[in-house]
Amino acid sequence: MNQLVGEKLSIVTSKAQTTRHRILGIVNDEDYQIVFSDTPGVVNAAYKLHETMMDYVNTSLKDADVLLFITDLKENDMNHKETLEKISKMETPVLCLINKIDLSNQKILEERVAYWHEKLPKAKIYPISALHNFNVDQVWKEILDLIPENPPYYDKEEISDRPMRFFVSEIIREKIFLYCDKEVPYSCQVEIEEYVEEETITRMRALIIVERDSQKGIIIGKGGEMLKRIGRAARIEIEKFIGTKVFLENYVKVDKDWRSTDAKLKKYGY
Ligand SMILES: Nc1nc2c(ncn2[C@@H]2O[C@H](COP(=O)(O)OP(=O)(O)OP(=O)(O)O)[C@@H](O)[C@H]2O)c(=O)[nH]1
Ligand SMILES: [Mg+2]
Repeated sequence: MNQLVGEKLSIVTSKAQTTRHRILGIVNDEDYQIVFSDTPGVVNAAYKLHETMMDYVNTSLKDADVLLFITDLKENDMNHKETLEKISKMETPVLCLINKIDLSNQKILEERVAYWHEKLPKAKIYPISALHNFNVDQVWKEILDLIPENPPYYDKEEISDRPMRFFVSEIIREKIFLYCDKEVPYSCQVEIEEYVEEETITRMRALIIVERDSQKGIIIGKGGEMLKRIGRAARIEIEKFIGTKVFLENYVKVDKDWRSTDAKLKKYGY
């Protein structure tokens, strides 16, 4: 979606389940408005947060005028047979994008195309590289051909439906995903408690929520080193994103088992 929209709206890391929300990316042109909707990947629910993530996937399946099913060279249908079956039966046009072909060769790619052709017979298949923007323009053309005519849903100036605070919290979460391992990034939630725009600087205070004391220790790190590292990297990227100097303060708090508690998930916007 970032490549299609031309803005980094969704955070990107090498770890699975980075995206937890449904994030809109809006592209405005003289003649059209396209609303992209990035979703979490398909997961087998192991805790309540996963169930909400799958709700976002299922809502998007219902809403979409065109579905972009994004896979890569290694993925197969093992973990999401049910969803695939649903997709293969949908009336909505499906484009199957085989991503990361910069890591492939002709033989592997042909084998993948045949595989997905069998799984999603009605879908048009596009090998792409999001990283190198390869073949994305072809997908773009296809989308323009397929989408129905409608009045614009959003204001022409908008690029997403989320406030700045959301993107700030996501950037911090991305740095946690990049620097912390195992269960820690999955146990983190980031809330922006204060966001004040002054003349030359934007001041913000972020609260990083974890599920257990041991995770709090890891996020803070020896002598506070880890938290500083996360904060520094996040601040640099936030400054680029919002275009002002940023002062970012970070705190860590434990909220026991927040990922498995309905009321807590609701409180955090899931
Ligand atoms: N080589 C290569 N890597 C890519 C390409 N596109 C994405 N990646 C990498 O693939 C990894 C996963 O990217 P994400 O954007 O987080 O993938 P996602 O499908 O949204 O994953 P979740 O949000 O975790 O469900 C990151 O390390 C990206 O840098 C590509 O075209 N080529
Ligand atoms: Mg993602």
